[in-house]
Amino acid sequence: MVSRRTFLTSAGAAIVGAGFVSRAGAASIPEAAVARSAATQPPLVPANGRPYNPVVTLNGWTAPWRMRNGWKEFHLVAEPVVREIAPGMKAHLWGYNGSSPGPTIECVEGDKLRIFVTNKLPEHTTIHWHGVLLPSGMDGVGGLTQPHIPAGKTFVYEFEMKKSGTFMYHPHADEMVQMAMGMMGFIVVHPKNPDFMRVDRDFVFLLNAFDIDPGSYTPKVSTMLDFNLWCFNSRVFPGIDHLVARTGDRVRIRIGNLTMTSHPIHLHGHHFEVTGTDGGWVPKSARWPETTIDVAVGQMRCLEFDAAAGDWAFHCHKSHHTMNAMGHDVPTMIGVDHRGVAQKLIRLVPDYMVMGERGMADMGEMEMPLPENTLPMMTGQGPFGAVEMGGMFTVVKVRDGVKRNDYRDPGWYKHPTGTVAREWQDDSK
Ligand SMILES: [Cu+2]
Repeated sequence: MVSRRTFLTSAGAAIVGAGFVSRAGAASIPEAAVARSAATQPPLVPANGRPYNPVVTLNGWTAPWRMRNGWKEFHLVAEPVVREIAPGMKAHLWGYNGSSPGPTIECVEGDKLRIFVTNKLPEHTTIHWHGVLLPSGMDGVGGLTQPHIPAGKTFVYEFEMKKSGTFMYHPHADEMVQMAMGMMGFIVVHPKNPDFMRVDRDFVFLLNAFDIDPGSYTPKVSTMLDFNLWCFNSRVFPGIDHLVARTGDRVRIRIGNLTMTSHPIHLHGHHFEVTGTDGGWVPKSARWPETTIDVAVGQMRCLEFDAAAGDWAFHCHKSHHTMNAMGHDVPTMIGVDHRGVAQKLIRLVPDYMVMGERGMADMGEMEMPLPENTLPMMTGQGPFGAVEMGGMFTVVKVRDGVKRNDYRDPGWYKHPTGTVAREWQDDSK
């Protein structure tokens, strides 16, 4: 039964909403959508403007827009956000519209973009549109091409997207701090002809990194290289979603690097081609087959492959980038003889545990008590046991019969009989 009280409440809520929209309309600024979940959102099918095949932002989302007199209008709000890095750990970051990274901006070659940027940070900022060809005064370099956007103010950027391709956005103001805090996002400009370079699945994510001490929430902003959380879109394994595809799908993955070091990104089970950089599409005659592509600082690399059935590891090949915060600064104990030492130490440190003298695999298997708000160095369970990974690691899951536009986790791969490595049984004895 709808009581008078609930009726009034819901009617009141509707009026508040309408009031907000008309106030925003009067100010000519579109409402800023906000996302607080770190789950991968389904592709945003364009409701207006030119048609295109939308991308899927891994553990992210695409910003909605409005069309107004031939302009595609977006509204980004630079603000403090809370981001779950993986279940068990949250970080206090800066981002856009409730998330770090900010939402992906998707548009089409030839679109005229008007992007409102509201600054809700405690200091000034700007946005640089990394790789986009635009008038110099729209390039977003604070002090050089524009005044900084003061705290509390809104600026507007206007430019036409002349080329299709994959670009990034990030501040060019107090850059070390603002990028160390997580301010960045992706820009995908789709080709005017939706059949040009068409693929079945198109994933995007950024490589980013944070230095957050166990037990704390805010990144250390003056860290230059020694970060302890190596992320795909501000997530670490096992918090990174899987990339799901159907057997035989043409899959594209666009990877941008806004960390302070390079990442050799490796895909198991496939030979891929690099089909795009920040500078545009790579012509067919210039592509070469690869299994690992080094994505240098400030670069975007776009790779494509025909998906083969299985569960395929997909990760950075620097091994300290596939471990989490607790794994850094661990002493080497391999070959150290602990006999006699442990008993003496236990008298001083009752919780002391001998570990590492036969390698560190034990640490992936036992889930030890951790300090508050951090993640184990090596973790994650697969169908055969501990995966012993962290950081920049996830799984490309390819299955027969996955429906178009279905990105749900299909579970672990069911290997055909006789195709799994097994213990050798010597039948000749
Ligand atoms: Cu790496």
